[in-house]
Amino acid sequence: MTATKAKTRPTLPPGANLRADPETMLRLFETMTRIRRFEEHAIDLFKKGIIKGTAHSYAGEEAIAAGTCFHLTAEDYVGSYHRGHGHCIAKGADVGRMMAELMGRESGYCRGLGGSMHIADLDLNILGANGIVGATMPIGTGAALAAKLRGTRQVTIAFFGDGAANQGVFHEAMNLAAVWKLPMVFVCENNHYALNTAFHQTTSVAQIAMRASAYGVPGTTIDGNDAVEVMAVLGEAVERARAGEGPSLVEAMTWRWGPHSMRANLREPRSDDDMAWWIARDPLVRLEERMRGEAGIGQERIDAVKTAVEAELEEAIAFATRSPEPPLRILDTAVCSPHVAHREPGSTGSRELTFTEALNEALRQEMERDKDVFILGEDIAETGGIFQVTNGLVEQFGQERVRDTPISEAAFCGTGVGAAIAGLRPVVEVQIFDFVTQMMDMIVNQAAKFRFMNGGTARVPLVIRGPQGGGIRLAAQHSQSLEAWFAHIPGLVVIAPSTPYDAKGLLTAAIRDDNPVVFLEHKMLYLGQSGPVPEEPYAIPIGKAAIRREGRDVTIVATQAMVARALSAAVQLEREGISVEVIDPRTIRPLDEETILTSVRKTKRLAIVHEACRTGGFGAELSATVMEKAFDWLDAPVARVAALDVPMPFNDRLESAVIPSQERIIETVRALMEGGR
Ligand SMILES: Cc1ncc(C[n+]2csc(CCOP(=O)(O)OP(=O)(O)O)c2C)c(N)n1
Ligand SMILES: [Mg+2]
Repeated sequence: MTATKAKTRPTLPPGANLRADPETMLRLFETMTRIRRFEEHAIDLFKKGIIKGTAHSYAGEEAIAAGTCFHLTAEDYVGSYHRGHGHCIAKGADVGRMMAELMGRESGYCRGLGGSMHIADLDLNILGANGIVGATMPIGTGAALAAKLRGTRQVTIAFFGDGAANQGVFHEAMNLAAVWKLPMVFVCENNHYALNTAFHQTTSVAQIAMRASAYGVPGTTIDGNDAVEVMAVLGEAVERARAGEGPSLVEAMTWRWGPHSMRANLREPRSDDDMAWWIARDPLVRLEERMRGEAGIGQERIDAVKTAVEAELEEAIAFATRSPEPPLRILDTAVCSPHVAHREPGSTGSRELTFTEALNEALRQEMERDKDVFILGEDIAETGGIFQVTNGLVEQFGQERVRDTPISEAAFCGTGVGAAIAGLRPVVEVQIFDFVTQMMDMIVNQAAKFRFMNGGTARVPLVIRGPQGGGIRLAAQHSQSLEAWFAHIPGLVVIAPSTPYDAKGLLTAAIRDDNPVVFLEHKMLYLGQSGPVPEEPYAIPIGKAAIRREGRDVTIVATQAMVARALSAAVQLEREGISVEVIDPRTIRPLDEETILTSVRKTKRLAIVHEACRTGGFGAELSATVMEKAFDWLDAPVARVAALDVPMPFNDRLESAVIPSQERIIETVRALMEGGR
């Protein structure tokens, strides 16, 4: 069967016949020529095997980036996506460093760690191209919120494709930007295809701009191949954003000239007729004709632009070609920003707080100390969060810094990521940690990798905190312990405190840290006993375990609510003549391996106790580490005491049977003493 190629109805609006002065046209033309020639050279270098991996050519769509970025200052933010070269060039990025990045060289924008899909010039407030379709939108809302909170006049542009307009984050980010009146413009580059699937097959409306009315923002569809029209319409949208009147959606109709990506090598779904129709509407040719015609610009000036751009690109390629490859040691420092070396207070004092009060005090004191700290989440302001961790903060700091969000986890977490990249220190509350599934892209693909993808110098000072764990009969979707998911991801810090003292000191450290931190609070600890907490602000070093009880015969490593249970078990075992050392790692990643290994080398036996399910849990990782590094010292196999491998049941007897009990811990330790199991 021979495949017939899809006929795509050309959708270009009639054209507004707008005018621009000759100098403006020349500026637009220069930018567009730079983009076009950059892409043509890139394809050539790809074919020669000098550029590897993949890249997505922007050829054909140049007018949109040029006309939009025409209005931006270096301080304004631009969020981009996989087809991002044009956005970077139009924002003013250096084509030599861009080319070097495409070649994977050390002098590239991402020092060879990112490649085409992650190019960004952070000094120009380019928030990065992005390999995840749609992600630019919530990250953009974050940068826009940062500008609003700081009271600057910076505007954020989020560029995205027609395919991305069907992502949930498009809708969430549009709504969030509209309710918060963020200084932003959503620019949809509708090239009629998402990879190889036609726009009309996937999109419920005739034009994406129609969706703007659902969010109460202005939306308009324009001829994206007319640089002057793009420039004029975006001028109004950018002005509106700058004036504090909120976001707009502009849909620019266009066409990419090449296949989806340089390496794709897939069937071409677009017909030759359509291709010819669009190529006849080449944005560069159209602008050049107008420059010569209505603007009366002489051919020699136009040619001079072309010659200068060509020379610039040849120099860029030469620069990139002679740049060295990145050294292997770049991998050592690119993943995480260094942690600050904190000193714990000498004494805990005698004042007692609950776990919840301790967290609340950390937030309050950090917000007092640093105006860049703000918190966002569901029902955290007047309500104080469903577990009251943010109680009273809105009264002191106001609704700007204690922000109730829509139920849009991806968007408000992404807002946190964008605001952190823009230099603030957001604390995102996850109402119940199971809802983190809705945030996973923002945490795992964006926050965790941003520094690395951008060459290992960027900072993402973000805390994502909230309650996890069972014990209060909230059943399968409100009771999980998910630390292993995050501990698996390079670039994330994972903290899990077990006492009020640690809760305050570690949350303070998390807020002051320059990395994204997943901060896990066990629900049973909110309801647990008070403990001594110093009144002054203090931070506990990240990656330092606490020895909760010293012992000789067996080491128990326990986390969160299991620490108290392990300590009670240790008291009972002591009566039987078994001396147990209990270690609380406090930070799951980075893990204080040394403290644990030192203990195991002393006791020669290890039991790991956590509430998360056994299979693939943190205990498996720790067990493997101990086998690798202390095998010769072990007198028995490492034992794990974990939740049964079932979802959390509702019935309380069943729930108790799933979560490790004191009895199970005791039995495991006894078995270890008898020679292991
Ligand atoms: C979340 C996600 N899903 C799928 C992909 C694979 N993918 C990359 S680009 C693309 C098409 C995107 O289409 P569109 O948003 O219209 O942008 P265009 O490529 O047309 O410029 C797809 C499916 C991805 N990178 N991310
Ligand atoms: Mg598309």
